[in-house]
Amino acid sequence: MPAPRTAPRTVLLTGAAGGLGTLMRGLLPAYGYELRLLDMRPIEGEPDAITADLGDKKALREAVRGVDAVIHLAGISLESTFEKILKANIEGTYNLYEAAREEGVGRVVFASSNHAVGFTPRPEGDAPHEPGALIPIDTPRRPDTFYGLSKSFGEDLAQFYWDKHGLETVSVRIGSCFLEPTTVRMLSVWMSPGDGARLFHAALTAEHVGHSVVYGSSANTRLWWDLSTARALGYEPQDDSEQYAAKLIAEQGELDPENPDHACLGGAFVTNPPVWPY
Ligand code: NAI
Ligand code: 15L
Repeated sequence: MPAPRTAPRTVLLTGAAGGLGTLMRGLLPAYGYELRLLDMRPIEGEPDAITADLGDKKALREAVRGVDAVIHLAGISLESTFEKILKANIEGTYNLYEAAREEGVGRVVFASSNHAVGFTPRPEGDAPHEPGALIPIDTPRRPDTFYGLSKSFGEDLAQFYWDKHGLETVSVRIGSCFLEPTTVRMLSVWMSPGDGARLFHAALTAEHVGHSVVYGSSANTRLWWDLSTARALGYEPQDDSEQYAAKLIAEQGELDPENPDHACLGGAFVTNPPVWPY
């Protein structure tokens, strides 16, 4: 395991008004971080939060000035038109990296997604899967949506900024980070909020990450992918979705290998993705 790095103290959290941003605003201060918040939407009860769009390069440059690291969550988090994804997720993430480079920020934690590899068939057979059956982190990218394609771009952008400019990134291919799993698929890909904070903290503090790509989930009994690159950062997940399994399976049934919505890592994103409402 890498030696712990001095924890960055001031961290810019983009997408701070969103679901994951709200969870992390609650959890990360306990690790000693001072969070600077940014979102295009105002955040109730946070008068100091920066209200800015990822298209506003000047605002981004000011937002990253003086921070030790960035957790980049902002963007369209579901499927949308290519034009909207291009602006928010592709150009927006580029703008954020340029601002970070210009201001000398050393590290970004990038919220990638399982949908960058969403068309990958899930492991066959019954869980728990043998380690050799888990999807490795270097599985070829198979985006399931324009959204997943933008996350694939974000991972390449992160690699480029490391190779070209020495700006480090941990790209976290998050499964489903919500308070509880709500589908049978999520039993395999769920990341509890507590484990999310543990993983972000590991990504912020691990020594010499270069550009590391990791899956983001809890230590689920029904896990589909290999957490070893996340563990190599010092991440030790504490939670397992199994406590929710009996109830969810009673309500929804087991996953059906003949159902295309159940066949791939990306679940229903491969057939009928949920659409960003704005
Ligand atoms: P969310 O949709 O609740 O939050 C995204 C936030 O980004 C929103 O508050 C929105 O106002 C902000 N935003 C969108 N476009 C913006 C722009 N152009 N400029 C500034 N702010 C903008 O999504 P959630 O669930 O909180 O996800 C956060 C990040 O993590 C997203 O990048 C998402 O793709 C990624 N992710 C989340 C997963 C999850 O399970 N929650 C799973 C995989 C990835
Ligand atoms: C994602 O990438 C989405 O942002 C999130 O809302 C969930 O749908 C998650 O993936 C998932 O795969 O469950």
